[in-house]
Amino acid sequence: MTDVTTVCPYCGTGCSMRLTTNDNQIIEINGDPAHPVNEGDLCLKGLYGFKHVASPARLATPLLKENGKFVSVSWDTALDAIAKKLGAIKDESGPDAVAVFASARGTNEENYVAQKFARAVIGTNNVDHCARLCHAPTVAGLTLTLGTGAMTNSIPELGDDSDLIFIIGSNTAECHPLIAKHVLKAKERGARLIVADPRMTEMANKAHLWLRVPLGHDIPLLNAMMHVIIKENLHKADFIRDHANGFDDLVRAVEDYAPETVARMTGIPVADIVTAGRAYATARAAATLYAMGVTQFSCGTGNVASISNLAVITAQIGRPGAGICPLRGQNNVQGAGDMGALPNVLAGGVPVTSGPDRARLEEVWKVSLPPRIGLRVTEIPDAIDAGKVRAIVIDGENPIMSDPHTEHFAKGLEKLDLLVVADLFMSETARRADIVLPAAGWGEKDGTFTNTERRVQRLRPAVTPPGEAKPDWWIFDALAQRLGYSGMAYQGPQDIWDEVRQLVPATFGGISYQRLASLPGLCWPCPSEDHPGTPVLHAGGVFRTPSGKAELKPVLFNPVSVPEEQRKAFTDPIVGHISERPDQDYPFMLTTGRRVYHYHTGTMTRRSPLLERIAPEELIELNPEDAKKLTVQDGDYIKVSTRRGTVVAKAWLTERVSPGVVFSTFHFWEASSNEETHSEDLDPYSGIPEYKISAARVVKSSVAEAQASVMAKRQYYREDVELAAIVEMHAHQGAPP
Ligand SMILES: Nc1nc2c(c(=O)[nH]1)N[C@H]1C(S)=C(S)[C@@H](COP(=O)(O)OP(=O)(O)OC[C@H]3O[C@@H](n4cnc5c(=O)[nH]c(N)nc54)[C@H](O)[C@@H]3O)O[C@H]1N2
Ligand SMILES: Nc1nc2c(c(=O)[nH]1)N[C@H]1C(S)=C(S)[C@@H](COP(=O)(O)OP(=O)(O)OC[C@H]3O[C@@H](n4cnc5c(=O)[nH]c(N)nc54)[C@H](O)[C@@H]3O)O[C@H]1N2
Ligand code: SF4
Ligand SMILES: [Mo]
Repeated sequence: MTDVTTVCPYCGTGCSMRLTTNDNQIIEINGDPAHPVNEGDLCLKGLYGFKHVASPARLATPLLKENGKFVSVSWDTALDAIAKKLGAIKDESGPDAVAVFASARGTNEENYVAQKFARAVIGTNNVDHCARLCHAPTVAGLTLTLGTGAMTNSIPELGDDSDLIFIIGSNTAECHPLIAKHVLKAKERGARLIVADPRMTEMANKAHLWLRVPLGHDIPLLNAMMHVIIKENLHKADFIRDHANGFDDLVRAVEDYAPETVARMTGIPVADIVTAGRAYATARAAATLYAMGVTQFSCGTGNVASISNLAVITAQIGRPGAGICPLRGQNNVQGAGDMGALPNVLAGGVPVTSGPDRARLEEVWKVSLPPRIGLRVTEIPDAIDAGKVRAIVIDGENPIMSDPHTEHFAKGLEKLDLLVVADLFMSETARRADIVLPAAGWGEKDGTFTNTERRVQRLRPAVTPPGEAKPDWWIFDALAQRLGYSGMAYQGPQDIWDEVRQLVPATFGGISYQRLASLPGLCWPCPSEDHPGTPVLHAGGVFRTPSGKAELKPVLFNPVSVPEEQRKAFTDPIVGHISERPDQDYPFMLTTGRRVYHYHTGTMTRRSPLLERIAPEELIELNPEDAKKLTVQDGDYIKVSTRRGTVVAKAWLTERVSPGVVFSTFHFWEASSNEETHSEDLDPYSGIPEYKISAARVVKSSVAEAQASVMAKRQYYREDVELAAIVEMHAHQGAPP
């Protein structure tokens, strides 16, 4: 038996773990006690979510679709076919007819190579990844206000240094369990915990103060807290004078959001708003933690800017335990963005449009780079429809289940001339591809991941990949060579990483594989080999904006629309509203998110028997008051419909949701909430969809209807034997499939 130390493949907490292997199989996982973030612990997914690695359903050879059926082919055949088709499409329609979806599940090295492939080999900036659906408003918002779109502090500081933690729109206990542990450590130490969430999450339950903000109403809440702080003179005037621009406009903007006004709008008691504002401003070190309950709105960037405003006017930034902590979602979503897997920036945040850093990259890559900003993931379906995009290479994403409004996305894919998907499994998206490539995954490959606190850590192989599966970087390399580009013949991940270090020395220069061999990672920026890394950003009130100061932005909100006179009172305000409000036909609000047991579209966690046994099916949260009116009992089937689609699943009667709200996940293909979400009215700054609110209708359903729904979805999503087996298993457990 051998032990290998590596990083968890799931959330952005980046826990370090030891894999015990025997006979080329992972047999057990334990937390790494020497790691400052998880200190030996792991959550359920980290401990038990590894069985997918050895699943018999793993893709083991390239597959080519012929007459609607996949046939197994050699790598040469598959790669030649892809290169030929991509080359032809590029010649006929130009490089922007091709798009690449990179992967926050992949390593830094793979993301760097993916975006280099799009830019240097194809010649397009059409490269993006799931950050678009996740923290794109953080990147847009914090870059605008602070100059750096990343978490400002490290995770251990929460437990050690913060004396107030404000969680807004993050289900920390279920989605970042080992960060929640640091929050609870702080609470035991005497720190105050304030939670703003429409749902009664575990952290809301444990908080000193829970603000039950109605869906989408964070801007008025934050503005009201600032209103109190300014009226009571609790803001830090010296800090603002020396380190911020735009205070006068901000004062005028929050003037209209008196606690009494906002209490009427939101139902949050005046006293609670006042208490929250005072406590935050007067804390010695306050940290704000936020996630998708803030970002996944048509005003996601406005929400983020409000959080930044609050931290800056109270000088709760740039010190240990004081700062803004966007909890990044995927294991390597921070890294994918850092590597330039985005349509507007190159590695290190260099704009694609111009500048000396871009010129340097052209020199190293020996190409002239496209200067046009590329398409975002959420713009792709319409671009396909308009005939602008003809081919997509998807590397480690499952957009059929994760992008909004499934039917709209699926219709787009049908029109493509070429869809290539590299994955571990025959995912719902892979099924629709022309060519599927078997990827080597976590546990099988080498490289680095960057967690939410900017900690770059080494990932290590423990077992060999199945059959002919290859790491993603190898796939892009092999394609580049076939397309006649010689600047990508890498020896391996270290070779790629050294190129990144050379190109972005101020951020990554000091992070070598050698150092990472013995350290629990290094937080960027880390410019030289003797630099210890940077856990706290903006120390001393230094910001990376063009002015060197933090930019305060007026952020206005009205659920319907902010009136023109109000907007006109400010130069360049950010305005927010709710895209789809309940009405007579669709009187409920459906909101979507996650549960602790499963991860996203379930390709990995649903193949780990323990997790699948604990959480085998979707449970839609429904308030008991609503249930009574609908004559629904706990465990009865309900049908939730929106203007786009319908899901039938069991109801979980719980006060976690308010009356009028239902909550469901996107973990289960049998009941995938993205059939119901909408892809319109994207946040103008970041392009994120409003996953968190759709107007919905809820009615009582039946076992027969649930069965019919699953059978219909089986046709729609998956038809293979393996999934038939899951359906059987459910039937066996007494539940309809
Ligand atoms: N178990 C598990 N963990 C995961 C993942 C997973 O799939 N499963 N995915 C990872 C990824 S990629 C991400 S991005 C993160 C996401 O982590 P989270 O953002 O914590 O996860 P969500 O379930 O989307 O929940 C967001 C929270 O926001 C609340 N919320 C909804 N609307 C509003 C609102 O209007 N205002 C406020 N203040 N709150 C609101 C919800 O009630 C919920 O508690 O999780 C990561 N970790
Ligand atoms: N309704 C609703 N929808 C949402 C959200 C929500 O809150 N509500 N949240 C959004 C958010 S925050 C996110 S981050 C997205 C996530 O959306 P996705 O990234 O599309 O979801 P995953 O299920 O993580 O898909 C990753 C795919 O990569 C494969 N994979 C894993 N490792 C590797 C590898 O090493 N190589 C390759 N080639 N493939 C690999 C997996 O098998 C899986 O098919 O979903 C978004 N969708
Ligand atoms: S908290 Fe996140 S990184 Fe840590 S074990 Fe759980 S899923 Fe993995
Ligand atoms: Mo995410």
